[in-house]
Amino acid sequence: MKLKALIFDLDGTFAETERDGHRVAFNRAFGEARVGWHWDVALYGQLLAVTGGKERIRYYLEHYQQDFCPPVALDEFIAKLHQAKTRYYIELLKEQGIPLRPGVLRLLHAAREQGLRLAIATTTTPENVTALVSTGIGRHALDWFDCIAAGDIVKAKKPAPDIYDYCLEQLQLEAGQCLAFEDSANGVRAAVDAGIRVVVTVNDYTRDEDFAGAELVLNHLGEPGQPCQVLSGKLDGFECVKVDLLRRLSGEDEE
Ligand code: XBP
Ligand code: MG
Repeated sequence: MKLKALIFDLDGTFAETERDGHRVAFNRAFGEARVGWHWDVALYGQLLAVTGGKERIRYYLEHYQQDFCPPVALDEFIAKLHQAKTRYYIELLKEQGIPLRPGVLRLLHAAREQGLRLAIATTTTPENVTALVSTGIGRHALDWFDCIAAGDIVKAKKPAPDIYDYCLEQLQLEAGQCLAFEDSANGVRAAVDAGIRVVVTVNDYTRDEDFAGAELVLNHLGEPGQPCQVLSGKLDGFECVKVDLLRRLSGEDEE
């Protein structure tokens, strides 16, 4: 089957948004709400097992703050706290930005030049996608993506395959015509369970996770002069991830 589209996860894959972006924004929202909680770098690493900010707060309350009594109904409390977190996250992106990871912009340009379609499949809130793409590349780049699947648009977040299933439906493509890019085991599971082959670029939070089912696991996508390192799989002599390599990984030449 011919490769037609690349589907990118955002957090951790496009940019290292978790530690210095989302985590900081959660803590600012906690400060504003005067709840006295603080998610340090190590604790946040554990909480990342739960995808989605609202889901992560709920999990934290259930496991670390059992005695907490919300001033209003719990769902409403979490929703408000999360709205504040989104506001702080977007503010942070606008004020200081978070750079794209090596090779991301290069690969987006190359894919477009070679006629591949682009999409985003993420658990994060839609406004965060707009903010990261606008500040990291430019507002015009939002038009590069034929589908931006984000947040609560599906009921079950990653590791459920729903966000990828939704994306395939929107693109009107089959799983075998697409390749996904992820940074976490939860993301890999979601893509693999949707039948999509995956390339992983690890980060400090996800390096030791189990990426069973991924085609290739790398430290990053690489740039000319900044080759990527292979953690598992084969780069076939490429120094960085190029469209020709992706065509091979997608099994374009297979009978
Ligand atoms: C990313 C997430 C997100 C962000 C927070 O997972 O889990 O929840 O941490 O975003 P993935 P929101 O990269 O696998 O999509 O607070 O907007 O939910
Ligand atoms: Mg991710």
